[in-house]
Amino acid sequence: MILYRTTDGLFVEQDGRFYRVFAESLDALVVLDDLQGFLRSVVDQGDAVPHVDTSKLLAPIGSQEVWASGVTYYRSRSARIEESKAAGGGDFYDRVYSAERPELFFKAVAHKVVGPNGKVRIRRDATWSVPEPELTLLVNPSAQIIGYTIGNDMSSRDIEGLNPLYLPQAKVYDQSCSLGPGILIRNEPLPSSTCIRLDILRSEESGFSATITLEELKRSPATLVEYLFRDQSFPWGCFLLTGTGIVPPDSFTLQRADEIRITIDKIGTLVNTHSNGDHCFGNELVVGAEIIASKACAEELQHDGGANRLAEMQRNASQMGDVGKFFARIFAPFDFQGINMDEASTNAALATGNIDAAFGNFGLLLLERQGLVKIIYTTKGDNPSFERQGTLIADDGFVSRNPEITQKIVTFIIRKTNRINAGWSLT
Ligand code: DO4
Ligand code: MG
Repeated sequence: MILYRTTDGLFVEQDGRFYRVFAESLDALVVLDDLQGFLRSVVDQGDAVPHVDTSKLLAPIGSQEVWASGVTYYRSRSARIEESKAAGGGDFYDRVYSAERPELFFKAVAHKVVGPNGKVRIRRDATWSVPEPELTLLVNPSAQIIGYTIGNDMSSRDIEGLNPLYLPQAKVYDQSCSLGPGILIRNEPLPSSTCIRLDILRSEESGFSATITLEELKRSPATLVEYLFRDQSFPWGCFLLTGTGIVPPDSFTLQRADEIRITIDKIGTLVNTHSNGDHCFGNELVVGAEIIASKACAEELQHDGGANRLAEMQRNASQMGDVGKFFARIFAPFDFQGINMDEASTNAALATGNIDAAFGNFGLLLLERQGLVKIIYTTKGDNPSFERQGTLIADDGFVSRNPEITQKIVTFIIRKTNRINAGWSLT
């Protein structure tokens, strides 16, 4: 049986049929002595409802705290040894993997958790981010495992890699966790053949995919729960993520518009996209705007029937031959990386009135002097980190004496530049 929380209330699904669960909240169910028995009686007595609107699914969480386990799979141990190498990580993660006591850390409360189809977040000060697909336990206040759901433990690898003591910042922030789509209610353990699958779709193609089974999980869920409940009570129960066995290669970082799909046998698939602190930053200047287009483009869209026409064309694209292919590509999820922000075109478009606003450089002062634009914000006198340009020069001697430092700086600048470019492009 799978329990779902929606904006229309709680529902339980059995064999493809849905039954309404009349309970005040998820909390009221989690504290029951026998939730599985209670839901079975709902299914046995109740009439199935004709339809549950899956677009109304919410994260299946109430007042529960969300905790997470670390380094419970060999892959997590190895990836973390690698990422913390430069910071002198040593055998730190190997010791966690081998020790009797598991690593358990606080992850989230409900307001930091997003549900199915929600947007998880990448920290704005992170440059290397990955999702962590994890089997997640629902545990009642008496420390019994009463259900299983899918969890995504979003992680900022660069921050954790700098120093393991930064773990709370790498792991805990708004929208850093997703849960769902529902909770498999079950008192028995899951079989070790249970498969966890991660697919990251980039521009609707596969960006990364991998699977792992629970056979590779080093510690039993019961042991993790036993440690978590030592000298600690959870009046509303809690969720416990059991750690990741899938870590993408080191060259991989999540990008704007990637879609994250996590599937676990018997539970379902949790789908999330993500929002990025940086690429949303600045949008507060255009409150209410969802899509930013040039005036001409917006007018044309209005004229042509606007959003409905766009939706219709998207539906029919597969039957529209080459035009349809082109259409599907240009209206696929946005990836702003690589947009040309060349200054001359920007200024020309501003001067001719083809665009209404832009970020720019001192060339804008000339346009202002000509009365063609109005500058509504300038970085002059502001925090220098807001400046658009900077130059770093090293002489040949320095570079050949310090190849490692040079490479580190260049890599850092490239990563930062990618983020900043995307930010400027959107805003
Ligand atoms: O040790 C840091 C966190 C590990 C973790 O989140 C995982 O292994 O899933
Ligand atoms: Mg994790």
